[in-house]
Amino acid sequence: MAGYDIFNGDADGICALHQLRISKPCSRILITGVKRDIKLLDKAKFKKDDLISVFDISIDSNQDALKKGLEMGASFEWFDHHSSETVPDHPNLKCYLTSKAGVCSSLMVDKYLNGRYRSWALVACYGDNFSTKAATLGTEMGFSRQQLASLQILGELMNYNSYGDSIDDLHVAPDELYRQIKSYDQPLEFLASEQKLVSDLHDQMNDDFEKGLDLPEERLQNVVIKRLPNKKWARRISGLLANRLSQRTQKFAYLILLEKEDHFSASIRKPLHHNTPASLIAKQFPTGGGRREAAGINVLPKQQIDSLIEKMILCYK
Ligand SMILES: [Mn+2]
Repeated sequence: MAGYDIFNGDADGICALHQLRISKPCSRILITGVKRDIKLLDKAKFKKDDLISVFDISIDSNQDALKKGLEMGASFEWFDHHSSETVPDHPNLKCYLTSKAGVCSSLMVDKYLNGRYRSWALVACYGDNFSTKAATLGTEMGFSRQQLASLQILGELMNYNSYGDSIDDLHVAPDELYRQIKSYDQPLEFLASEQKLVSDLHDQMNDDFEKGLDLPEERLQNVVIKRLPNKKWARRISGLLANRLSQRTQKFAYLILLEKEDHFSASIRKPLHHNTPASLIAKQFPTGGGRREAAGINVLPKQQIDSLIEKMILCYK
């Protein structure tokens, strides 16, 4: 019998796991990866009586491995806010899922723990670009504006650290980052104690942002398009750059095209007050997925770029 904690390598995934483990400590095998590495269940072979907790990855993307694990006699608990249309009905699967806008996986864990480690859920909300939600909850909890600004920076840094094609692109591997925060009940304590790590991450993020913002953008009706080169810094910043741009001018949809070896990857953000989910557009492509507000396509062949842009223009006019 073995225990596994399987989590997305971004702020939400790490903070979701962290909240649960502060309240229920146990030593488990950690399985994670870069943010887009979401078929994480494939990385383990589950056996009878294994206990598996999963955070912030979609059931739909892992349905085969989950079914196999359940058949083997393993038990799962699953906290997530991505698409979950294929939830198996099984006594050994406990789900804490939502598709509500503005609710991240860490908030599902927060609900499960009756808000016990909510400050970490705030960090996750900031990381997942739910800053209004975080500010509302944080103000209720008595955090000052300055404290909230610090939590926001931490969320953005942890999220930023998860972007890349492989762990090699990242400043610190997500499981290592989790080990660093593990002993801190409060994110503000972590920030005060781990200044070197935080400031190094911050410098690298600002540097990557600057390079991205300096590149020209093109606007076609309500869709703003930016193209990034096949570089480490660009792979790290593409998603966060999309978030920052979409917050800057909320009436536009954004498309960030990141060049890869022989294709592109796409980050899609919808205009704030538009109803059509970004994921609905992404899912029209074989490797597309994501959430209502933020979606992406992992492998977009060059010749399909125009069709993606057309779909976005039509949808968000
Ligand atoms: Mn998330």
